[in-house]
Amino acid sequence: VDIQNKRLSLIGVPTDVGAGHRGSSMGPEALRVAGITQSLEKLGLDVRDCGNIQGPANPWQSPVNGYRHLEQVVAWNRLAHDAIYAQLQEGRLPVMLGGDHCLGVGSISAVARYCREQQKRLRVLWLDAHTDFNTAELSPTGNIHGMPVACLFGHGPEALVNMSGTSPALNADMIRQIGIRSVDAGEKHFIHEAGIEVFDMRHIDETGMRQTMQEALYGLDQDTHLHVSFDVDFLDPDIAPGVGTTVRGGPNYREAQLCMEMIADTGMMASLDIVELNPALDVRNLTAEIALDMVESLFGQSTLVRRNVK
Ligand code: Z70
Ligand code: MN
Ligand code: MN
Ligand code: MN
Repeated sequence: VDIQNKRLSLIGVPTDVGAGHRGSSMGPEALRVAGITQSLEKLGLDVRDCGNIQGPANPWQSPVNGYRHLEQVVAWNRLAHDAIYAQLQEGRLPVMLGGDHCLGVGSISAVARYCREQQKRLRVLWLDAHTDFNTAELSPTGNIHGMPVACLFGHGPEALVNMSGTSPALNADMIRQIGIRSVDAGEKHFIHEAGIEVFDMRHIDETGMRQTMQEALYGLDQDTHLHVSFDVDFLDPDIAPGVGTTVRGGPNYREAQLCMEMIADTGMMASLDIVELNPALDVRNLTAEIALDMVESLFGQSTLVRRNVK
């Protein structure tokens, strides 16, 4: 795949309705201020900034029946789904600028719908400190950003579970989770039951990022659509403090960069989410800048001098 010919569409989805902290709704603008358009253009990519989607305000209420802001989460995800699906249909590579990770439902539902129609295989790489596999019953918080993967697997409220047109949108063959280091007790049992392959921090520590990514990327072929869902809390908080839920012991700058470079080397990434960046908790937009460094690596920016090394 020739990255130079890739046409990107940035889609801002300014939400914090799924999160336990306010502020990730400022994520899209922080990425623009850090220079995401210019950085990607410098890599030779054609970039269209579609601007921000407009959706309901955050009413900042307590959970009802185990869900906080379910109505608003559904509304935002429908809008995100439609916007992302439209860009895919135009043959463009959607880059969703979140927003909290509840948006993974709308984004990946659109990608799953598109793959079904195009008869493409789907591989999702879920880069996150968290598995986001809670349900209303299991969740300790009711925050829906802790539930998108469960929804995509058919566990959750009807409106979220059916967003792709079929349920479940995903099965265990289609997803790999990387960087995991915070899983709630009930969630741990449930994710094991679902059979999802989780490359947690213990796995990365023991085998290294290179081996981990070789395993996570194993089995891709020319018919695979590769989707990356990048929760910025994947990164160690030493380098990325501007997220709602920091968890120590994440990938450092070099490990994360290698992860992104190995994804870029496949040449197969066809859609991307950048979520959970929270400028209200950041320091001088540092986390946006680090996240952008990672996105540059994802799109093939390389410092390689020894080009024969792979
Ligand atoms: C916890 C919950 C979560 C992101 C926090 C945390 C979930 N497991 N996800 N930050 N991105 O509330 O369900
Ligand atoms: Mn997440
Ligand atoms: Mn997370
Ligand atoms: Mn840079």
